[in-house]
Amino acid sequence: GEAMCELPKDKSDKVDWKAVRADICKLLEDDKYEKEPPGPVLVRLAWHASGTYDSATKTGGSNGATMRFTPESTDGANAGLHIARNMLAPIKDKYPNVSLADLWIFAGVTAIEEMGGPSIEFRPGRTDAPDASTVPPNGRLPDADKGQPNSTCQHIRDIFGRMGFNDQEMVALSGAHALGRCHTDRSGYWGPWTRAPTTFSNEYFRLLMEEKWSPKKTHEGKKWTGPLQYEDPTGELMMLPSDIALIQDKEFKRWVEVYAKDEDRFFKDFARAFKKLTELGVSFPEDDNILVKLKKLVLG
Ligand code: CCH
Repeated sequence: GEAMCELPKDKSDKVDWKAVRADICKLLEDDKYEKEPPGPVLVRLAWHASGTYDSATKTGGSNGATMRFTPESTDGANAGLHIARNMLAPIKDKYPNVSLADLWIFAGVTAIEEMGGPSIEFRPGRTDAPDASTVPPNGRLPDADKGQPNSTCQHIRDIFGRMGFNDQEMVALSGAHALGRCHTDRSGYWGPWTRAPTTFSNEYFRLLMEEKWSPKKTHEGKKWTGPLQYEDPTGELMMLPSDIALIQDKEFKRWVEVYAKDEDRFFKDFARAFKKLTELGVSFPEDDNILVKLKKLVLG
């Protein structure tokens, strides 16, 4: 008979992805969001949907779109991401055959490309979990500060290592902080990393290497009472303790230097790492194809 807990069917082959993309592009350019364009928060949604993956137990990850459910929706790390999820809801309604799990990733990929980033191969096939039974526990996403530099570096390696990433991939992925900003009402931190927060570039790495970063003391003429963060001499740009950790650790810093000098290299490595991130825990039918397996084995 039928399995009791049969997974929802993947209907992504019935989707006009070009049309979906056009609607995401419309959202990215919507005047309604003139003050703060949606691109960066959509990238953060794709990352947080994926970054819960645990390679040891093969749980978490973007499959399932479990951030709709508690406790994941209430994880402090996900504060503000309901904004991104709500922006995409009308597109989900318009394309019922698109799973939310695919849409969240496709929106992030499209946003990166539209903001001038590398093209990233997108494969559909994620399905939406019908209930909260596969929701990962909270606390799997990185904290921006674990105290002294060594603890923060170790934390970054623990979290991204759990997903299966090496030092180089960790640094490449962090380059997404060229985009967007921190919001005091979401994370407690304030400000953008770069002066062009809707342009995907290697600017984050260049600024890490070239600016003088010191602990933020004041904000708009008053004492800064938020958590420890760093500012450039103008006070307009910021870095989190976890960003500064990348230049406090020799191995991490090596890659910061490479990407600060070589944007093409950064784009290439980022595109590969972001695809890997957003496919963690997802099984695609073509992965079971013997020829694909063989090609991977030979070409790596
Ligand atoms: Fe991040 N990120 N991130 N981040 N992030 C924040 C915002 C963005 C950490 C902490 C924060 C990645 C890695 C890390 C984006 C993409 C990526 C914020 C501010 C914090 C805090 C949230 C707010 O207040 O709105 C930490 C810690 C790590 C790793 O150790 C990775 C990896 C990616 C993507 C590949 C993007 C984009 C934003 C901007 C969001 C916005 O709304 O502008």
